Amino acid sequence: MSLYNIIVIGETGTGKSSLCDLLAGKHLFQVSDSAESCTFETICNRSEKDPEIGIIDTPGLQDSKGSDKEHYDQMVKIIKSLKNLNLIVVALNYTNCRLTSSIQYMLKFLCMLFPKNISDHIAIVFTHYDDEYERKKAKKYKIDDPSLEHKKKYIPEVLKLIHNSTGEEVNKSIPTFFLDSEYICNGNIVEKDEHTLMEITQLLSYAKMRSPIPTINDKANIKYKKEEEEFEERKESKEENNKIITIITKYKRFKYTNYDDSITYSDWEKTGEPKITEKVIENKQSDVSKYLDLANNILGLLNKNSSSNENNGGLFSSKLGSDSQDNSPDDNDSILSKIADRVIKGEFKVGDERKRMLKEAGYDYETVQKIVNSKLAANKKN
Ligand SMILES: Nc1nc2c(ncn2[C@@H]2O[C@H](COP(=O)(O)OP(=O)(O)OP(=O)(O)O)[C@@H](O)[C@H]2O)c(=O)[nH]1
Ligand SMILES: [Mg+2]
Repeated sequence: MSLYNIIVIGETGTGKSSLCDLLAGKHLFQVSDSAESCTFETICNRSEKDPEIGIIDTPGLQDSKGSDKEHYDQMVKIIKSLKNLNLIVVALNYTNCRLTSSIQYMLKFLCMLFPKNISDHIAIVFTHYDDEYERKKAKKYKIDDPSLEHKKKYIPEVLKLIHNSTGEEVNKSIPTFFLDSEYICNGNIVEKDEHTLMEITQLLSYAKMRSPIPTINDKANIKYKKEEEEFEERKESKEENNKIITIITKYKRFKYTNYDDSITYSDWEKTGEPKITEKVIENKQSDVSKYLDLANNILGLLNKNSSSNENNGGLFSSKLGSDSQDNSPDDNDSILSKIADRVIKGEFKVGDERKRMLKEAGYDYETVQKIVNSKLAANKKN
C-alpha cells in the first residue's frame, strides 16, 4: 500500500492512462491507440519516479446513468480499500474541454464518498496542451497567460459542483496543470517537453503535500445519489379472553434518490421483534367473576358482623334492598345499619364513587344512603 495515492478520473479518451504513465515515470497503464475506450477497470500502480506514490487509473466514463455499473463498483471497492487517498485528478482535454455529465456524475459520487473538504484534494489537469504552440499564440495576440480562460471557466464550475453536492464553501481555488500527456506514440515512449515534466513534478509534490482525504462515507452508493432509511409502526389490536391484545410491528424501507432526482422506494420489510401489550377489559368482567366478587363481599361482611351470624343465604337479596322470604327484616336492617355506619366512617368514599362501591358490594345505594342520612340527622339532634 502506497503512502500517497492519486486517482485520475475523466471522460474516455482524455488521456487518463497516458497521464498515469507520466506520473509513474514508466509505461505501466494501458493506453488506447484509437478513439475506442481502452481502460475497463481501475488499476493501481506504484510510481517509478516516486515509490511512495500510488497512481490509480480509472475506466473512461461514458454516461451519467451509470450503465457500466460493474466498473464503478470495482472502482469504489478499490477506493474504499485505500488507506490514503490524497488527490483526485480531474483530467480534461484542453482542446475539447467540457465538464460532461459523466464527469459531473463521477465528481458527485466522490463527493458522497468523501463529504468533508474534498475541494482541498482536487486538481484539474488539462491534457493535450501544447505549450510551445500556446505560447506562440499568446505572444501573437498579446495574451499574458494562455491558460487563463480555462482556469476562469472550469475552476468555478468544479467548485460549484462540489458545493451543490456537499454544501462546502466555494470561495477557494483549485490548482490546475497544463500538459501534453501523450507518453506512448506508435509504440515508442515520447520524449516529453520541459513544461510537461515540470507540471508533472509539481503535481506529484502537490499530492504529497495533501493529507489523506478524511471521512469515507461507507454508505455512499454508486447506484443512487442518496439512500435513506424510513421507519413505520403498524398497530394491530384484537380482543381475546377478556383482554385487548395490541401488537406493534416496526417496518423499514429504503428511499432512493436517483441521479436524476427521481425517488424510488424499496418494499416495506419487518424489522425487529414485534411489541405485544395486553390490557384487561375492566367493565366487561365476566358474569361468573362478577357474582363471585359479590358473594365474597357478602361473606366478608358476615364475618365482620358478629351480632348477626345466622343465615347467609338470604343476604344477596336483602342487601339489594328487595324483599326476601328467607331473610327476616331485622337481619336486613341490622346489616344495612352497619353498612351505613361504615359509609359514615368514609369507607365507601363519596358521590359516584360511593354509588359504585356500594353497588359492587351488593347494596342498594338509595336504601343505604337513606339510613346514612337519618343517622346523621339523629347525630345532629343529639
Ligand atoms: N497529443 C496528445 N495525445 C494524447 C494526450 N493524452 C493522450 N493522448 C492520446 O490519446 C489516446 C487515448 O489516450 P489514453 O491515455 O488511452 O486515454 P484514456 O483517457 O485513458 O482512455 P480510456 O481509458 O479509454 O478512457 C492515445 O492515443 C494517447 O496517445 C495528450 O495530452 N496529447
Ligand atoms: Mg485509459
